[in-house]
Amino acid sequence: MVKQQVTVPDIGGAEDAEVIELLVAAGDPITVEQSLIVLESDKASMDIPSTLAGTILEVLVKEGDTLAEGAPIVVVEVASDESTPAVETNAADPEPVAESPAVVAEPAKPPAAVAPEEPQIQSTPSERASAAEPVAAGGDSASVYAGPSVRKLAREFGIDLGFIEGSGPRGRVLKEDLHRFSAQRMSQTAAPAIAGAGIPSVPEVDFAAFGDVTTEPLTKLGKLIVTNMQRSWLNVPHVTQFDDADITDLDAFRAELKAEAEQRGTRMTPMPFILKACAIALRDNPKFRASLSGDGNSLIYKQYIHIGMAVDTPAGLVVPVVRDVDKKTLWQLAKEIIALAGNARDRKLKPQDMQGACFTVSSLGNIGGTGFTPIVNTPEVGILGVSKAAVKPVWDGAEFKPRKMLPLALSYDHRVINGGDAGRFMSQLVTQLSDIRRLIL
Ligand code: CAO
Repeated sequence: MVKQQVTVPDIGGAEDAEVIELLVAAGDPITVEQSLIVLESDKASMDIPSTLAGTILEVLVKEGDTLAEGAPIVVVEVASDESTPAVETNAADPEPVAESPAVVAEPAKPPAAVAPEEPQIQSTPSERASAAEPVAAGGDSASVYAGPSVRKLAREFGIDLGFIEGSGPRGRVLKEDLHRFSAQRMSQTAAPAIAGAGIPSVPEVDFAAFGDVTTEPLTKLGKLIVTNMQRSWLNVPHVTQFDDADITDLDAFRAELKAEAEQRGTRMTPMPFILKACAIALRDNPKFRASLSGDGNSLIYKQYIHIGMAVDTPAGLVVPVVRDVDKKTLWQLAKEIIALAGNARDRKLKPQDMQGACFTVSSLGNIGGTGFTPIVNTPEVGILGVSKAAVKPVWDGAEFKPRKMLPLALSYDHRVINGGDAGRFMSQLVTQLSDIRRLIL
């Protein structure tokens, strides 16, 4: 009998991905590629597949554990014809049956790490947030239970982790805790300075007083969406402008490509054309691929054209990134869109698949609606919302003609983009999509 471990593969550098679901138990037969656990990092949830076939002898992790690359997940009695060199083992442990899982969570630390004699430990987070000098008043960041990315963010925000009560497993401080703390601090310090600038909290309502209710806890992804949306909405002065692109010719061309698309095993939707048109507009309007520096004193121009694409999944909204859109053909883009959307829906995206975008496209074209105002995915400064195309009567100077019109909505960060910039960007997009010959210029 050969016992081997399956370990966590490269998960894009995430060091505290949480086990949110166990998909196997001791005694289960498994095959190569069968999912063992679901991990959720700050950016994504992903199924971790087995690299071995055989029978599970032991599951080394439990829900709530946090893992990094290389952590053992299960011990497998490998089917004899499967114990080949291709099997992934822990190189440091060739006869590997670990006593305990190499969980990355700092194991024995108490949840709240302020020394017991310090009075702060008795205070609630809101009491701490209202301390007059919260950053200087003596929290103990170093001994707080938090991962490296949270510590980095705390340093960027100038927040002492010692003041924050973590809501994660065993009191771990999560990014959400930092954002909540920061929002509380902002509302409490801003109120006296500018009358009415504090953000009033929404009163809690006892919904059960009006009828039956059910409560469903948010997933980590759901909570992340809450935080990100609120951060964008509160930080970014949004303006949205609208236009329609005449895609009658584009649609006719797509229809001509249908048979070839089938032969190639793909589909040519409007999305590759939209991405391509955005790439050209981003190339020619560099401010749209800029971000404000953290101190607000400079603009950082990205010299690459990576575009995020919002994908609607049962778990929530995720935004995988299509890289180097300007360098890819429409067929390449079509294939990549299908692959990324499929991976998003199957929860197979890695954190790095969702990083590095300079701009985002959110298409509700297949779902419906005549228009919506997308929220900028800050620190990006622009996002294009695409609604459902419809045939409309369009005046050509002599008569009304039936034309297929695609509604576009461009939201932008008005700190960086002014109306003229946005007008030029949108006009270029509309021109490209209305006359697709221009996509090759
Ligand atoms: N108008 C009319 N029809 C459209 C259209 C539009 N704007 N966009 C797509 N369609 C059509 C496609 O052409 C396709 O039909 P055919 O096969 O007959 O050509 C059909 O709708 C299905 O398209 P699709 O949705 O599968 O593919 P896509 O390339 O257009 O979009 C993706 C891919 C991943 C963007 C999309 O599936 C999706 O998830 N959209 C939701 C994004 C979202 O949730 N945004 C909101 C974020 S803010 O909360």
